[in-house]
Amino acid sequence: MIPAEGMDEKEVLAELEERLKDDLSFDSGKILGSMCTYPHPLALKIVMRYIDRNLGDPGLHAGSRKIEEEAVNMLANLLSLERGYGNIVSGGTEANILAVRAFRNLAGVENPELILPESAHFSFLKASDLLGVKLVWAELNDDYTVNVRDVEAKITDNTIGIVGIAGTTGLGVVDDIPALSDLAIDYGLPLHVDAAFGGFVIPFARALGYEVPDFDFRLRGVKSITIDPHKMGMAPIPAGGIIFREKRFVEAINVLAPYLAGGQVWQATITGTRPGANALAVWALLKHLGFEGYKEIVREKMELARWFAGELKKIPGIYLIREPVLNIVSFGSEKLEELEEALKARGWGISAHRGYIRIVVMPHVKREHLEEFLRDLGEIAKRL
Ligand code: 0PR
Repeated sequence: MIPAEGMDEKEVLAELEERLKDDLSFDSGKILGSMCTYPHPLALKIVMRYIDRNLGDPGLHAGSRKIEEEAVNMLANLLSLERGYGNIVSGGTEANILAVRAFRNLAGVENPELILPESAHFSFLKASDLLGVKLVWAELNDDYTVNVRDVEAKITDNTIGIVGIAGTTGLGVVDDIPALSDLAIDYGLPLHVDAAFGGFVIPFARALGYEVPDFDFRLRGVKSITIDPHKMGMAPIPAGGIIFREKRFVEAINVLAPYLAGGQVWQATITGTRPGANALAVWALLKHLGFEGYKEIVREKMELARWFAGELKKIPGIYLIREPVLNIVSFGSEKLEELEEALKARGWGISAHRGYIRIVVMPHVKREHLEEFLRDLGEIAKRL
């Protein structure tokens, strides 16, 4: 209930502090299953300073709009495209919805269908429901990448596009995007790559010598990519990214807002009023960290993930689902439910809803946290 008389600011803050005691914090090192992290300190400064900027009315904040455009283009460059089109959006969900929406609008078929891997994120279920696009699921191979032959077998006259994943939600697996791209070209279909997680990992991992297949605009069949700065990009929530190869995809989803300060303004996002500060933070982090800065973060987390996978294998009763591709390590056990409960009881922020426990080695996850986790896991596994 809203109090009739306002409370003192100190009292409100104290109450919040008390009420939020149940939240886990990233710096506690207990959050091991999240794709988010504590934002970079520079991002905090930017959010404090420019919290009022609204990209929904770019006529008022013309400078912010230009910076968003530059941020989009820097992301496009990171994904091997000289000039890209798109927006900094609210996250991977909105980015995926926008890609499906563009594909659907351009295809113009009566009963649109989208072919996607069984490993795809649940955001596509929302896209399907909102857009009236039927999802056609393609099987996975033994290594959890999508079966490209099954994708091909499922193409029909109603297919509006294909989805490949570069860094799956559960296992961090990268699909055979080159093969999907060839397929897309052969059938004249657009390919969307969901690199919500992998977009800020794979370019750097490849530069470090890790063998990860091509996944970006270098491949001609790839028409759009989701890449989320609020995951491994260390930007504050919300900051997702949708990048299109060509302007026509944006034009296919543009809506006219005729009365705003900028005159006739086109909006291709789902949200109207939207945070400029987050887009500015994306721009600033790309400038400040640069390719080398992100590469160092990825180097550390890729190495830590491999060390962690090796240690997990030493624990009796625990098995890896597969060798890590990126900085995600997932493991199983015969007694998964009991294991999950016992780990949660010790304060670990993990979940086992997919039939395994997923550890995401994010920037806030340090070796000492994983050592403590392994000690707990070893003790619990022994008793089960
Ligand atoms: N695509 C992929 C491949 C994803 O993994 C995710 C989110 C999305 C799209 C959707 O992104 P948004 O959540 O930004 O809309 N993957 C994480 C997951 O489902 C999201 C997440 C993040 C979950 C932090 C928990 C958490 O603590 O695991």
